[in-house]
Amino acid sequence: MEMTLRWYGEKFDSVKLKDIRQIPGVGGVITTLYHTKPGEEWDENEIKEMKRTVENSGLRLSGIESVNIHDSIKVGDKDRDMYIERYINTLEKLGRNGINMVCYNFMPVFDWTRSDLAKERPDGSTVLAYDQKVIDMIDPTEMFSSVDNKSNGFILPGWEPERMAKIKELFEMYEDVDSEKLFSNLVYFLKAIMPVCDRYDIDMAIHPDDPAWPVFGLSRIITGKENILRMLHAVDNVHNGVTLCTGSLGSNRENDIPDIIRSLKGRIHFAHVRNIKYTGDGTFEEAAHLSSDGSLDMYEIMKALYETGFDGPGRPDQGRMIWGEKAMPGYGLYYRAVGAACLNGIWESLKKSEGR
Ligand SMILES: [Mn+2]
Repeated sequence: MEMTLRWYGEKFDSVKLKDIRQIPGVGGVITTLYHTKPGEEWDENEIKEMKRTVENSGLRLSGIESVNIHDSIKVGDKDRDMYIERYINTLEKLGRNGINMVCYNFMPVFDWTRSDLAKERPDGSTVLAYDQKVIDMIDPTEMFSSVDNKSNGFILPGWEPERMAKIKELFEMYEDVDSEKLFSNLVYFLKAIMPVCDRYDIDMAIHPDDPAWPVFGLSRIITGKENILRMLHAVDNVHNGVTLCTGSLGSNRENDIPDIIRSLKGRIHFAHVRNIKYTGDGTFEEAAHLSSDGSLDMYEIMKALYETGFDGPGRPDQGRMIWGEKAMPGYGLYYRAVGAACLNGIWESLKKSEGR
C-alpha cells in the first residue's frame, strides 16, 4: 500500500502540502479540482497545474477523489450521454497526464450522511457520527442547512451549496429510480467509459455508499459483498474496481471486511482505512485507528490487504479532530497523521513478519 492523504487544494484546504510531506511514510496525496461541479469537463491546464503543485512539494499525485458523476447519469435521463461524453473527456485528460486512479461514487442526492459532524468523545476529541433515529426525524431537504452550520465554514465534499440549493428538484429526479434502475444506469456508465480507461490504464474505484443502507428512501447499491461482486461481474474489466472503504462498509455490522477484501482481490484500486465504533442499533461514530478504540479489527483488515497483494494508494480517511485544530470536519492534519502512522506501523510489521 502506498500511504497517502486526501488534499483539497491550496484554495480550499487548511492543510499544507509541506506539512503532509513531513508525515513519515506518506509519499502522495489524493486530490481533485475541488471547484469543479459534477458534469463539468475538466480543464487540462488546471490538471497540469494541480499535478505540478503536488510534485513541486515533493509528493506524488496518487489519484483523484473524486471526479463526480452528474445526476443525469445516475437517473439515466435524456442528457446522460452528453454528461458521459464530458466524463470521458476528463478521464482522457487525466490519463494523458499520467493520473491513473479515479475514485467516484454513485449515491443518489447525498454523497454521505452523518447526523453530527463534531460529536465529542470522552477524550475531548470530536468525530463525525451517525444516528438513524436522528436522521429519521430530519426533513431531508433541510439536511443541508444543518450540515452547513457545523462545517467550520468549509465546503464539504458532495455538499456543495449550489447543488444543495436545488435539493427538492434532486429528490424529484430520483423519485422513480429504484435500486435496479440505479444499478443498470451504473453499468451503462461503466461500459461507456471502459474504452478510455483501457487506453490510459485508468483504474476506476467506486466508493461504497455511506452508510451502507438506504437513507431518506433513496436507493443504495454499493453496500456489501454481493452487490459489489455483481457490479464487478456486470462489467468484467480490471479497470472497473472499488475503493475499499472500511468505515462505509463497516457501518453495516453484517459486512465482514477482511472477507470482502479477499473476495475482491485484484479489483481494489484504492483503500480508505478507518475505524468506527458501534454505539447502538443504526448508530456509530468514527474512532481512532487502534482496533481497541472502535469496533473494527484494523490488524485483520490490513492483513487481508497485505495478503491479497494490494499495492494501490490508501489513506487513513477522515478522522478525529484533535489538539484544537480548526479544519474541515474529519480532515484535520494532526489526527490523520496519527492514523497514517498507525496504519504504516501495522503494514511494516506485516512485511517484516513475513520476511519481505
Ligand atoms: Mn471513505
